[in-house]
Amino acid sequence: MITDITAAKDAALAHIDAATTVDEIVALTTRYAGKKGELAGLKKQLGGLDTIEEKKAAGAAVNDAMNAIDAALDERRSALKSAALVTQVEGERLDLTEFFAPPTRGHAHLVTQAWERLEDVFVGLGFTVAEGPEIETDWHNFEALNMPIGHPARGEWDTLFVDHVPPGGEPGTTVLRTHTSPVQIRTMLAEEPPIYIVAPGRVFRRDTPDATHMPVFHQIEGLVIDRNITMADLAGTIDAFTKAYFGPGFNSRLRPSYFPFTEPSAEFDIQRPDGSWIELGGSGMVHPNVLRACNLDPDEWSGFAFGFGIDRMAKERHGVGDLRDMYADDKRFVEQF
Ligand code: FA5
Repeated sequence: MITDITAAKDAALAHIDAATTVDEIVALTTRYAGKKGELAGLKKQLGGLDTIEEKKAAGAAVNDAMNAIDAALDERRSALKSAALVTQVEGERLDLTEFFAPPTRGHAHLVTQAWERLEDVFVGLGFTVAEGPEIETDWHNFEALNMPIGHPARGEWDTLFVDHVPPGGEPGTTVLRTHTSPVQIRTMLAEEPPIYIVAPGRVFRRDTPDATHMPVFHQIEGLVIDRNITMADLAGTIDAFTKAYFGPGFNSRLRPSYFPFTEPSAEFDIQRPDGSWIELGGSGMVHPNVLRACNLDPDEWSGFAFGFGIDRMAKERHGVGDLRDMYADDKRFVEQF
């Protein structure tokens, strides 16, 4: 009898140990610990034993076995329950880390970065920032800049006209400004000299897009009007700007050129540390006719002006091969900067 009890206990403990789910434990509980279970069956047989001693010993063995089985069932049940809980929690877990990851931050467009830096450099050199409208009159964009109607130089600015006739004006005299130079005119008409301004802004030309041309691009204009201003002041300012913006290893030079609104006129180039030159823009001494158009006496006031392309400066600064890439909105391009 004792042997049967021990065998039943060992079998029960082995099964309990091997159980992998709580459901199995429920089934094993019925099989071994229930009223109709195997141990209960053995207990019923105790009455058939011959001696009191045998009954006592077998009774004690059955009780021990039942206690051991109950304890093993409890232990295994709670172990499996906590394992099931862990699995459930894992399965239902939400990955909240994505909410804590820093958001991907964009950045200003390359032209905006260049624009802001140019303003900073010129403000550092003592200039203030001026603005003018993108839709301009023919008078501000051309005529006051010493390009009367029919002037051949007008053809160099492939002009976009706006279908708008101002009160008292003529059809075909409203344009999208082709350069930032009309801000010179607006500033001289609005302010008394001395004038030291820069005017960054968007300009428009009927240019076909290519690696160095866009129909919509950006310029920064500079204008200084004071007494006894000479070409040396222009050259010195451009050089100070070149070194402040590009770095001390860069030089600048002026090359004779022609613009109707400056006399003499010069293109200005900068030299990279490797010795190569790049053209940045136009400049010159403000033409007396321009001063007169703005009611300034050329015998009393003189000045210089310059204007260069911001897009091309950004292109140079970042080694971009093609201006069109800066406007294509391709994230793979944008994310490089
Ligand atoms: C002018 O527009 C003159 N107003 C500059 C000036 C101002 C001269 C004051 C004298 C005194 P120009 O057309 O060369 O000049 O244009 C100046 C610069 O704008 C060029 O050197 C170039 O850097 C840039 N640029 C011209 N056309 C385009 C274009 N289609 N796309 C991008 N950049 C351009």
